[in-house]
Amino acid sequence: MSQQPEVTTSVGWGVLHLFCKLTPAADRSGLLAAVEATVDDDHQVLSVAVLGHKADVGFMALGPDLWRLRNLQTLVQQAGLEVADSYVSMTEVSEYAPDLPPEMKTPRLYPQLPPEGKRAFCFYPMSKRRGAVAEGSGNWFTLPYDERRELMYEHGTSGRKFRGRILQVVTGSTGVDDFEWGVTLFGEHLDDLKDVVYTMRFDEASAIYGEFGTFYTGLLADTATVLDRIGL
Ligand code: 76R
Repeated sequence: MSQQPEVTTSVGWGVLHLFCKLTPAADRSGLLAAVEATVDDDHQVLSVAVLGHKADVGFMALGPDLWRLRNLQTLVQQAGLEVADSYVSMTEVSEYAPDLPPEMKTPRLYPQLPPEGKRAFCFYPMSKRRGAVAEGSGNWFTLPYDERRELMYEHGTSGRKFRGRILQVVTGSTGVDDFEWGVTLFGEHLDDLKDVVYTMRFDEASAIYGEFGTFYTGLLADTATVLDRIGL
């Protein structure tokens, strides 16, 4: 295989979520090797046993080298899994939190995952509404910056009530996937995920402007355990 020049983001890391289905060709040792070949000091791969019919196993891979993330996809496919859904995004610091101190910025740009003890996982993509202004439906992008910042402040305030219970990893995807962000949540209990999302439904930023894609829910474990549990 020819060596490709590295393609990176200028700040932060690339993030690839793969949601895969078992096929008769699925090969356990190939999958273990795929994850092992991707992980190094800079690149992480999380494995999730997905609950429900949408997928069997999920991988969340993140790190600087986008070819390395693509290579994971190739190896997973070669190991006989069908990629049923996916999401491409990158870590970022929100434009409404530019002044975060470095000790808060660094974990946003370079999260070290998974968080200790938080094995309940969900992922969904979301956007902010861009309804027709003439029809009076919400359009986030026509609001002045100060108003958006106020709404995000309200969001952050309700989010902070879940500090310690939930880790949110919000990764930007405008222009690179179908929604504007990927939202990955980690909690100790499944209802921690439900409670935070339900609570935020009442914040204006979500109630009026939030639009959501498909939700994936699963259980985080080391790759070997995930493969055991999905019957591979
Ligand atoms: O980074 C920070 O902690 C600063 C405050 C903050 C920002 C800027 C914050 C805090 N979030 C921010 C940005 Mn969030 N978040 C979501 C969802 O389901 C829904 O309704 C929304 C999905 C959840 C559950 C959640 C949780 N957040 C964002 C953005 C980017 C907006 C932009 O840049 O325009 C999105 C899309 C988004 C979505 N958020 C928090 C949480 C929680 C739990 C917190 C508190 C974190 C903590 O202080 O520990």
